[in-house]
Amino acid sequence: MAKMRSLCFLAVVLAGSRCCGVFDAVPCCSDGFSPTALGGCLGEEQDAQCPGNVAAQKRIDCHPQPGASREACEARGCTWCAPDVPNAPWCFFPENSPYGYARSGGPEQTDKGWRVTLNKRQALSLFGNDISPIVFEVEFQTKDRLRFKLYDPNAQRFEVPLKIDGPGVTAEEANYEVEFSDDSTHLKIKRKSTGTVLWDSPLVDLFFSNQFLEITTAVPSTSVYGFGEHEHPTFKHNMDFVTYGMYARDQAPTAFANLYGVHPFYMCVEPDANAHGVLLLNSNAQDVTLSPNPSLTFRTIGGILDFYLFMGPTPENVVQQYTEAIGRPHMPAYWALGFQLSRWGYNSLDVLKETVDRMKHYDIPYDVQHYDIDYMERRLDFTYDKVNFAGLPEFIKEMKKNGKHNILILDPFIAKDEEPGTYRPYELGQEMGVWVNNSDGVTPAVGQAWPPGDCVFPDYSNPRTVEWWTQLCLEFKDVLDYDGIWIDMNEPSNFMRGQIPGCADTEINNPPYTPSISDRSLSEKTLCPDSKTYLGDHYNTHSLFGWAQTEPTFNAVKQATGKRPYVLSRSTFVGSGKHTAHWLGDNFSQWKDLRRSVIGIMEFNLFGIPFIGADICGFNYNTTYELCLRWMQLGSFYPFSRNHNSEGNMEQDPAVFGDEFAKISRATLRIRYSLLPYLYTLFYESHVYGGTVVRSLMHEFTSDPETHGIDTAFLWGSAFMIAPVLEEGARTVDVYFPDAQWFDYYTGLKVPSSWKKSHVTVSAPLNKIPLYIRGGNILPQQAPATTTTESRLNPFELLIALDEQGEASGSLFWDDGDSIDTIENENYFLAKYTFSKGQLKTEIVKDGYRGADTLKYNKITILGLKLRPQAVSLNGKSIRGDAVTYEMSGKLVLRISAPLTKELNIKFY
Ligand code: MIG
Repeated sequence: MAKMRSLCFLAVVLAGSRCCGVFDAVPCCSDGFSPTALGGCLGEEQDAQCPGNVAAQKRIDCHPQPGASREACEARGCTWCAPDVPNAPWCFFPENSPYGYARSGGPEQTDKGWRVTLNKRQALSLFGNDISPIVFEVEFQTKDRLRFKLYDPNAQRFEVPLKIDGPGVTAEEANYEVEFSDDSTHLKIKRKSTGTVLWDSPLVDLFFSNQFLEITTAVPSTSVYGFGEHEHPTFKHNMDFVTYGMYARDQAPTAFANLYGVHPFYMCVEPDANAHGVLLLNSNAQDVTLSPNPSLTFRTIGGILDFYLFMGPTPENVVQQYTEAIGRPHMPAYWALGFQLSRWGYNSLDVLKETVDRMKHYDIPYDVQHYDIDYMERRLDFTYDKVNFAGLPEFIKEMKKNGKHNILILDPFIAKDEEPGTYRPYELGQEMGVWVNNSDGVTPAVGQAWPPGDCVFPDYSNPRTVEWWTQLCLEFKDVLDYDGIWIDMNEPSNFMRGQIPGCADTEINNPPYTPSISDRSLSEKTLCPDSKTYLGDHYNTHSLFGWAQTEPTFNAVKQATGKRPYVLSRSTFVGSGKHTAHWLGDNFSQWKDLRRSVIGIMEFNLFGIPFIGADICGFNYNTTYELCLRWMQLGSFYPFSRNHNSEGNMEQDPAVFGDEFAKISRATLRIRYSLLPYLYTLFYESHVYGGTVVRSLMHEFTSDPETHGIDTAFLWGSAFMIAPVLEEGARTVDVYFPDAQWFDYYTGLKVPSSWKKSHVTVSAPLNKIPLYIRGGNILPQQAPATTTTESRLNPFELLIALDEQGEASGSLFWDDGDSIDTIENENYFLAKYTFSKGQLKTEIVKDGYRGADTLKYNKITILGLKLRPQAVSLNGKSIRGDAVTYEMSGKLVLRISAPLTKELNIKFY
């Protein structure tokens, strides 16, 4: 077996892949596990001598770092025993574990709750430097939000500078109940209304040392979602001892790898379909193991254990409560919801112009053009290539005249070796002292990245850096008239292991436990943990780098453009949605990546970053005609819809594959554009009430367990289902229709009632992505155009899809699309629509945007009418017969001309 383990170790070293869960290419072989010839992960025969054995599915790994052996395991007082369950640890805490804490004394009242002191039980230590006593404290922040934290009462440890507070409620008012078990050995949190135990932590499994904090909790079901950023193989997690590391990293999506951002947040659906969410507000390198018990084990190597529980009870409530705490998603500009085109490696303005021309030739809807690092002179921030991109300033102005918007990339590394007097960004920053420093706190950390020579890293957590960055962004606006900024590489990425000359071998750089992250290294592809930032050691703040850069960039863009800011950030953390959009990073032009992007966009909606998408057609590798076509179809329904490509790959814009491809892409994007008023309204609701834009079927049909594992289809809001083709060669899709009245988007036909609550194979020829509308909804639409600048002037339509009771409702949010704070300033229009008893009514909730006065409705479509109406009237006047078309399917189309800002009252007799 030792040999097998070292094989696994070799695979790690050679392929850089990790040895773990069942989805890896390399056979899994988590500690103590051996890969079999069949590629499986079975253990050896049960060891008869298993003193203190614990049922395999309940085991908690006592040797989470690599290199477990019977000797090492027993030396730490744990049990070594082959498991009979896949992936279970061989080394685990025995029933009578010598670790953990015990409660000492009764609770002490505090402002918003109470606290108790916990003492370490025995002298044994897993990783040294244990802290005792520690305090367990609860804060009843709101009736649906509980904060519970474990901290050192005698020393201030690092805490994420995101203040989450609440007015405080009494224990009686709260929807949760916190208590210790009768014997004081477990900490439990219950949902009062049902008694369901949401959290159950044995104190004996609690660790709180300087560089190793661990807590385990049982969860009430295996319907667990979230944790990021990763490429998860499924939306609903596999809980067979799967471990996910979290530590921001420049890492192309690979299953189980820690990617660009950190989101220690999960949602769990309880057996009776209530949902709750939990955030661990901690920015240190960490991992979480999902075990079949079912339970979760959190391990982090710094800070404190700072948890927030959100009571739901619906999944949408959970996300609303989560963003109430961490910050609501920002309101994107209307144009930002248009189609976006990008690539790394146009390499010249001529090639870019050819691309733009062919997009125009096929009249493919397209609002936004991105400029990747090849627009820069030698990849230097705040410059542009005056040879290959000569005329770029004029080109951008021209694009703007054509109603398009322009996004520039900026990297967070600044070249330090340019000729003195030639590169102001460095010289000004140097003068102002804005860089991340070495461990001495004085000399700047020097690494290597895209610019020539060596570079330094702005410390965005420092107010001086914010000043410097803002000034440069403002000045650059006069050079290139951008509409938004794309901030890349902000994990931060560095093309070395630590800065020059490498990281000292200290406990902070090489902690006793390194979480389950790629390379098991905190400094690989980034800076040394002992680097100094304004907020503290890079060890604590690493995963906050992109987060810290985002708000200042948002404010700089706002100031520079005087418009609603657009920021696209690669690295994100808890609360980033307040200021940025996100894309899923450097995916591959592979079918697997197409498929998994659906999971990614649903997850980021749970994380409060609804403005999310993946690189359409794939970033790395050459795409293929069919993959790219299917991706254009799916990507037309990403909230953030951008086709982006890596350097050196074949071109993959939707106009490059010829007539048929262009025609299909155009048609699909025109569906997106016609539904943008609905999408924009969803973003408005997300911004104001904090919920999601894209939802899983589970999110809307939580009480139907069949939906819990579905991650091949998704919804826009509650009303619109997208069921993309995700497999090569497929001309059908298996669609699950939850219990509702569904309509085929293309025909307006009712989905047969026999399809309800079943999986149905629907046809999806190459030119079609299956789309369905859920009865009960009214969707505002607008005739599409090549850009939103034009489509925003077109007439509106209402698409009314009736439910079984013949009712429907919906709303429309409208404003000028790009001014700052239109909601706060009440410069918007908001209408609510209801259809009931054969009558459509509009209620104008807000009429604060005069630009809406010239807009009109010209079409009302109703789906699901049971009888043909004899007559129709609009605001009391009967409508001429030739303006009404009725189809046998129960679809009725009404041609009208009515002002948007006047109430509509349409009656069907
Ligand atoms: O090292 O700017 O994820 O979208 O095209 C690669 C070049 C740097 C990574 C981004 C990708 C972008 C690329 N960047």
